[in-house]
Amino acid sequence: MLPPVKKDRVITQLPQCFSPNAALHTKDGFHPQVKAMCQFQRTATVSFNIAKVIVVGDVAVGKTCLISRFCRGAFDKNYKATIGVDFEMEHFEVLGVPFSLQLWDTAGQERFKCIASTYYRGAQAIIVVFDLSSVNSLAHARQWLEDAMKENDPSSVLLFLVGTKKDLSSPDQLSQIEQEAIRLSEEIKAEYWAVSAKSGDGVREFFFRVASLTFEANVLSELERSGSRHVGDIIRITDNTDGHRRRKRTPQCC
Ligand SMILES: Nc1nc2c(ncn2[C@@H]2O[C@H](COP(=O)(O)OP(=O)(O)OP(=O)(O)O)[C@@H](O)[C@H]2O)c(=O)[nH]1
Ligand SMILES: [Mg+2]
Repeated sequence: MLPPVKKDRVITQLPQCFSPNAALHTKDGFHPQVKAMCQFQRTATVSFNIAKVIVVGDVAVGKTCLISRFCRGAFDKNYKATIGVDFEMEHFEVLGVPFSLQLWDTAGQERFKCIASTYYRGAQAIIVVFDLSSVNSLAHARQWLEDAMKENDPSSVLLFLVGTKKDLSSPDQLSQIEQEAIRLSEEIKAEYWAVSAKSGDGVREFFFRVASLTFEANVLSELERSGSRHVGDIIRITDNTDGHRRRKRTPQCC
């Protein structure tokens, strides 16, 4: 039996993106076909009720703190390196349907990279984390993405580029690094977010967006797999008309 969903994990509307210049899509609501499917309650028993999410990035950029802030509402100012990989499960209800995110928190330390990379396979979303106060960590984001993408199908993975430790930067510093981050997000077709695990700023909104977009993508690909020609048409139309950022088979970075 599925665990009960906490009241504050119920999603009834598509949460907004952080920046329209670097969003996976900028529509106001869930895809009409997804809403219709959920209304008919045909979703409860099929495979899209869970999504694997891997979190990668340089050592000490704040991956573990980001996850802990969301899952436990806690922040630890002392650094404890992740050894290999950690795992958290978060349960949501999206449009009345139970949905879970499996969050794989990987180690940034070089010596654990080999172990951590064995968990990359089969991700529906990849979160590449960098530290907003470290230009180097942003420069390394592309390499993290390339490594994670080797184990996944680029056409079916949603990408998020997340700058952490927002609390440490002045507005000027922030806007400088954000320009770079938004440029990179556009290039790699990722959605950009800036957050602080210390203050909690943006963390809940970010994970709600991840849950909503992975849910939407899972439902659409399930519909496509199950042979709904109508949905296939809608997906192709939205590709061209409403700003959906669907990834091509060969991403520019990999
Ligand atoms: N000021 C501030 N410090 C943060 C924030 N997030 C993380 N930190 C600090 O940054 C350090 C590293 O955080 P972690 O979350 O352990 O980093 P990590 O990316 O998981 O590191 P690895 O597991 O080694 O890859 C810790 O001392 C945290 O307290 C934040 O939003 N603001
Ligand atoms: Mg960690």
